[in-house]
Amino acid sequence: MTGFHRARRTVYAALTPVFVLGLAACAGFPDTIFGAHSEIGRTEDRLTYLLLILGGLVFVLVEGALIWALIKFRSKPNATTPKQTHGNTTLEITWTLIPAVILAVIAVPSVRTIFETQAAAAAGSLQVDVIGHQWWWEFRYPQYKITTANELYLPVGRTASFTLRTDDVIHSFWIPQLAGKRDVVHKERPNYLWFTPDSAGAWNGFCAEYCGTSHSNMRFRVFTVSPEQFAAWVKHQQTGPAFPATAATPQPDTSKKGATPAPSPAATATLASDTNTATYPRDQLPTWTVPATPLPADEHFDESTIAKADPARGAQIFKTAACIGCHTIQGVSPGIIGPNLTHVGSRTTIGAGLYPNDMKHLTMWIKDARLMKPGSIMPPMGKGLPEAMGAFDDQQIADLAAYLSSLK
Ligand code: HEC
Ligand SMILES: [Cu+2]
Repeated sequence: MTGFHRARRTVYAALTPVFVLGLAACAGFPDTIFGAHSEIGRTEDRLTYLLLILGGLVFVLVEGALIWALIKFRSKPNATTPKQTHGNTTLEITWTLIPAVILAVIAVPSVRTIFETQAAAAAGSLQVDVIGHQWWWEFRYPQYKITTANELYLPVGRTASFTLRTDDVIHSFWIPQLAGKRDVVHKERPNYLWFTPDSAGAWNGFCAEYCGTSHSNMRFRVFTVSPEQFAAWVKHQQTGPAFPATAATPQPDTSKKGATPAPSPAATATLASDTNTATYPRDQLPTWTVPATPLPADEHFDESTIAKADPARGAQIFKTAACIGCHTIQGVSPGIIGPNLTHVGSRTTIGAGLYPNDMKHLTMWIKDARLMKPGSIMPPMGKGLPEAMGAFDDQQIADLAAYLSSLK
């Protein structure tokens, strides 16, 4: 080994504990895995700490022995060739046995944790069906016949039991602050995950398995709320879209998806004003759950159209546009290729957690989703754009966005 290599090795050895300490210090950061807010998360944390400590111990002993040997047996002036040996049975048995014992010790808590996290969820759990799509998340609550996207509501203190399926390629469902990730591998071979959130808050979720161009843009939000808030959210989601003009339109047959009929305009009016109790209060969102994705430089939308935007006009445009083939709005359209938009106005983000859900971003999204999110399955809808599936001018797009925003 040359002097340079030796120096490099020492630097690496010195830096590793710094790195480990740095990881531990992350406990104060928003997307940390340390200090989880559920029983499963804490079980996993305990195993992580145990492995970290045991690994650290092995590291210190091995590196210590190495450094000791380096110093003690370094070449000295006038040194003669030391005694040469070949093979040492005792030593070889020892260094085979020690790792075997360490592995056996690690195996016990590891296997126990695997069994714990794989056990059936408690009776009375909240069932959530998760479907991964390139590059967004569909969430269904079969007990309540609710379908939504990219934002999960979970009541504190009740076990949430997830059935994870994918519509296309392999994804991985991960909410670092709540529990470890689990792969989402197949349509017919679901994976399962359960945990019981123990504190209220807003958390970031991610896809943790590379799944194509916009993998890093496949995020979601989780809101853990009180059982009362959850009940209010459920009640709100179970109603039809809040926009009154749609209540009178004929209903497509949505009985298979278990849709509830759209309520009367009077009912929706009350609901619209109730929205604040039914959704996570936007002014209380922790900063790290508010998207800060920079806009693409070549995005251009005439923002003066927003002031003149008319949701009623937007509702009419929506009904005759290609949107209906890909998006469900209960009582309006049956599409299932993209996220359910029945209550899209009540969500805090669009594009799977990529942008804040406001008129500025909504209009740009509808105009050119592929510019806003590379590879997006949603085609551009703006007039004259390459591969566009619509030919809407900026005013029509602003109308569409105003309509969607009204769907609280
Ligand atoms: C070919 C199918 C398709 C068509 C047509 C389409 N969309 Fe989409 N839309 C999608 C897909 C897929 C996504 C998810 C994209 C992503 O996040 O990667 C999406 C996402 C969205 C979102 C963001 C929703 C969220 O919660 O993140 C909005 C809003 C939206 N579409 C509105 C529209 C409107 C309005 C139209 C018609 C002018 C339309 N879409 C036409 C497929 C389509
Ligand atoms: Cu992914």
